[in-house]
Amino acid sequence: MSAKKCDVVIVGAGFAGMYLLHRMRKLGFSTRVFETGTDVGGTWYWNRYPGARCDVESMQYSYSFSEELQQEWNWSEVFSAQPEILEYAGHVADRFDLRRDIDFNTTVTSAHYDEGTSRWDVTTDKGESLSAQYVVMATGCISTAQTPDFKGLDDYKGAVYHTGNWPHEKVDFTGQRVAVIGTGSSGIQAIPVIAEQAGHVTVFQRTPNYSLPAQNAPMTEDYARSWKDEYPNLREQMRQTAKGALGEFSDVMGLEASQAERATEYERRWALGGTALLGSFRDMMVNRDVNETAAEFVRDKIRDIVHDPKVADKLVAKDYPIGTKRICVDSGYFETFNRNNVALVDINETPIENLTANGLATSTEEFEFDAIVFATGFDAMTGTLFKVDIEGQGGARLRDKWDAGPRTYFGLMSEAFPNMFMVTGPGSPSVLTNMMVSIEQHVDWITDCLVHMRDNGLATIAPELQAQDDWVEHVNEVAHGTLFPLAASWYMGANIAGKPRIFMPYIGGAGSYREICDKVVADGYDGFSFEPASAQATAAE
Ligand code: N01
Repeated sequence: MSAKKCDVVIVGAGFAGMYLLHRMRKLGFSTRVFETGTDVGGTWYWNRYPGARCDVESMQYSYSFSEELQQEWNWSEVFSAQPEILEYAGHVADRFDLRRDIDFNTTVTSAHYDEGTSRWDVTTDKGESLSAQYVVMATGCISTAQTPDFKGLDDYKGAVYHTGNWPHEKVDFTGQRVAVIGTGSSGIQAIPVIAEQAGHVTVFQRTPNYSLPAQNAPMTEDYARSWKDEYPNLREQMRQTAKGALGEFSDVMGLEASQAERATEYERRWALGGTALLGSFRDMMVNRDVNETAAEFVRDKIRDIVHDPKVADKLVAKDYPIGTKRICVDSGYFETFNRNNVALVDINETPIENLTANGLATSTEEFEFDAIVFATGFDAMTGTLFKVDIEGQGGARLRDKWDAGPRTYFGLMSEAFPNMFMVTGPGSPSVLTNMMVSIEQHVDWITDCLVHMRDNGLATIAPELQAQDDWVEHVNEVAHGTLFPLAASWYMGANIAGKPRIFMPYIGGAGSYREICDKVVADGYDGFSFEPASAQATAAE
């Protein structure tokens, strides 16, 4: 029996997959979406840990493709919490009747390119096989949670959680002794909330993080109105910015301001909340001296907030520039260490040696816990793509091709994998921007490309090797002109043992990246090669 056919298979029903489905359907492409989860929402479906919240303002972290949608939806807070964002995803799915084309609870296990038919053979864990002209990996950048391979992991008998794969039923920590391992964005958001409920929380920190207060507030009608009245214009402005978001980004160079001026500016932006502080000076992420002034400001804030100077000193990041590991945004994180039911363990001083039946042991102490929360991050940007057995031309495996780090043309496609697209793949601005803006841009680019191919009788598209090599070189060059590579971050693959250390996202900014992508199209898809449908049909005969 021959496999079922469709035009497009989309892997993932997060914000990227949902918008893709909506557009593909409107353009008349037959489309199937496969999603491991039981509902839409992607990252907001999985990351339902206590305190999970977006650090891009909700008026900006939302779809712009439908004026009706953006007018009708009301956010209750300036920075929305995970349940509300998930509710929004559900609303979008209902409104555009998306679920009928999504197979939930279904994981795509392999995608093999058939050079005879120039189509992809896709299989799922439900045993289904499907032949598709195009495959779009809308699998998210931070979607493969990683639990470190601690010795004795299986010996531990208590409850185990991972922030990136949180249970759907309510978790009650009341009265419990809880360990949280990891102090990235997830840990920093979860710890204050868990500490309010638990009997005692022990935080295991490997690297101290810079974190800025969200200064979150209820949404006011006036503020929402100021966006809704101007949405088309404001969304257009957002698309042109480096971050894909409107905010205060100064053009002043940091050392042109006096010390007093810098202090005033940092104070003002600290009070403004969110990531505003990083926009204080234009050269914040390229000039180490300027960066150090902001880093020291934040260190002083931490020392002011945390009562015990020894604890404060442990919480202060000293070894890398601020912003080079993804900046965290918190609600009461440092204040939490003033509670008498919270303790901090610096595992650089006293490493975790192993888990035990009742807890864990560091080099100096044994701890007992009712629950251990891993807030230990993700195999970012490539981990989820590698979970699918992807084979392109000549049986080339994506995993092998990217052995020394991801190689893409614009983070959209990779040479030897014709007709396979990625949404916000490595080599695109993705995680350095407001994801909604980057997702919409990629979805629009991909769908426009498919229409171009249909209109022109083209069967396949793939990047040329030289064009891809040039792009990869450019991505690296731009990254190495900044301070970012100075930190052992997940942007660099540094959190996963054995992962190549390559700065994966494109740091050139969402606005200029969009211009580059548009120009490539205007220049006849420069750097891509197409095969006409007729040539492909002849080859298959
Ligand atoms: O993961 P992380 P995350 N032993 O990788 C530690 C987005 N996000 O889930 O720094 C001990 O940042 C690790 O230590 P170190 C956002 O883009 C956004 O928190 O590697 N510790 C680190 O402290 C974010 O950046 C939002 O030394 C170990 C922590 O675990 C991304 O998701 C909210 C360890 C992992 O931090 C990931 O954030 C949440 C080990 N073996 C997430 N391995 C918002 O929008 C790792 N660690 C606000």
